[in-house]
Amino acid sequence: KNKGYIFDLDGVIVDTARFHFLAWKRTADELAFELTPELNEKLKGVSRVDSLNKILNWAGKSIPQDEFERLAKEKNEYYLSFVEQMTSADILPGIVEYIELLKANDCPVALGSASKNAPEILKKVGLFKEFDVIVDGNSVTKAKPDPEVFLVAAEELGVKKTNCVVFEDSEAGIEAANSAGMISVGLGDPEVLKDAKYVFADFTKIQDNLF
Ligand code: B16
Ligand code: MG
Repeated sequence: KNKGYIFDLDGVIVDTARFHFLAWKRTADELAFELTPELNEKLKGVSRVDSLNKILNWAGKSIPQDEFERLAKEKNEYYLSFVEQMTSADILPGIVEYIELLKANDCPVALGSASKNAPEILKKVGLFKEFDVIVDGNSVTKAKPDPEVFLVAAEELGVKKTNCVVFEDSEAGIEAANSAGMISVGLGDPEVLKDAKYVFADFTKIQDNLF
């Protein structure tokens, strides 16, 4: 029986990770805190609320609930101003070809993202219809590194969790895939993604590997 393939969105299918970084950096500036690229790695794959909590923690600040909500809303609006301009040209290299390979082999394909903006982004870049299953920040309660998002995706795909391959760009996401007992494939820097079973620079390097 075929394996199931679960894709993270931000940083795997599209390069929205840099938009999240720009937006969080602006929020951090407002809190008089400098968000470095190193610290930003810890925000990848982490939900919006958890990300803001981490930044406040690093900045040593605590703020009232209404201010928290204002900052989270403002961050998302700034982020969406980048997303609005996205087209299929923003799909990362090798993704379209790899999804074609999966379809040609009758392999089921799922999205497993922390983002509440996932459906909108997939529609923007024209990939929405390619996914048999979409599990995102609107449908799960426990954020990565909790494995919930991938476990729900496996269940909806009808594939045993040990037969699922997860593509991730984040430390939190690799941890989630590993604790779900899935085959973790990191996309990015092998030093950052050292816990992944396999690491590739991008999808063009994966070629016809079905894992
Ligand atoms: P939103 P992924 C994650 O998406 C991002 O990596 C992370 O930076 C972001 O905070 C999170 O989605 C929530 O996104 O604010 O759009 O709901 O990598 O799991 O696809
Ligand atoms: Mg990601």
